[in-house]
Amino acid sequence: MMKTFYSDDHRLHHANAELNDGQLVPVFEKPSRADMVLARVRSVELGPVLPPEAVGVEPIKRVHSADYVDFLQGAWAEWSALGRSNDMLPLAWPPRRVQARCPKDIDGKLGFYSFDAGAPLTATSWQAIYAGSQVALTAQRAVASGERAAFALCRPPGHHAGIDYMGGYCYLNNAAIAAEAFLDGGMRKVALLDVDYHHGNGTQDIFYQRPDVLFLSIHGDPQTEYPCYTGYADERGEGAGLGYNHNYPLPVGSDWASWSRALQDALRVAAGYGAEALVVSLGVDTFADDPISQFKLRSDDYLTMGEMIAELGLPTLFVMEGGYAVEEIGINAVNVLQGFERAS
Ligand code: SP5
Ligand code: ZN
Repeated sequence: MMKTFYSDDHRLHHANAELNDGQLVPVFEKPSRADMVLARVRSVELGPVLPPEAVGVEPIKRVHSADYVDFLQGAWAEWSALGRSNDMLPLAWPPRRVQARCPKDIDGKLGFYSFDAGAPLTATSWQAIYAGSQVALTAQRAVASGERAAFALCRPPGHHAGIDYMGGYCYLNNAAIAAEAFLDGGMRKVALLDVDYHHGNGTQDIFYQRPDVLFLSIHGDPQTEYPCYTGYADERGEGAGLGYNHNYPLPVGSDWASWSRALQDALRVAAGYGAEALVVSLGVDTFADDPISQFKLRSDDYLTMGEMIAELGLPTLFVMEGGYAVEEIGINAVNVLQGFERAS
């Protein structure tokens, strides 16, 4: 039995549109994603579904800057005070060679605290974003208290959110917040494995200079895939963090044979690290039929993925990230958890 942590408040984040191929289209990151995963958790009887505890904002500020968290919380009030009612989207970003200062105006702030236009904010988004962080932190507590594993069914996702910026559907980095909470609870080392199709640039940003969180990410090659500018294999960490960041960029079209070789290597590195817990950024946009991604994993592959992860033998926290083939997202995500359980 694996506990799932979940809040209905995720529904409070439902933006209208995003840019895709030069067009504004309905968002891919929508409430039905979490609904489908929850329905699958229930139909296979994975285990109990539990609400988040009120853990609070302090653990969020251990990885995100206070000014960024305040911005997220207050952004809609500033926007609506100007008489605007559409979703908030950034308009301009500081270019290279500019020492960026955060302006007073909300349009300037939006660009200052984002790296793309892929993270719209609505009137009620903050409530959903905050609830997602509490889901992750409550699941983290369950694992810290002795559960072999737990599932944080977070929405919106988090792995593109950096120390002080949003982007790519992500606002608060739930997996990073949870990893930090393990350390603050007394662990010395945590491994964070990111299996989402897209590079976990935000997680990399947060831990890049630190040796106490080993970051491993398997993703589409940034030469052709979003987020476009990070995820290269030679990004290995900096200063005290050098050697604790491992990227596995794979070409478009990669299938389970090549993807699982990367996982095998990542697990080997994780096993040699001496972590006391594992956090998995669980995106299933590696699926062959994902509408915005280009790997070729099949539903059964996710069972094997879970089995392989279980073989590490670490207390494991799964945190939901991407996956946009809504019909199959539940099967694929829960297959990882069932594969894990089967091998545990
Ligand atoms: C959490 C997560 O999975 N975020 C993904 C954000 C992706 N945003 C950009 C999507 C662009 C899709 N365009 C597809 C063209 C492929 N070259
Ligand atoms: Zn993704």
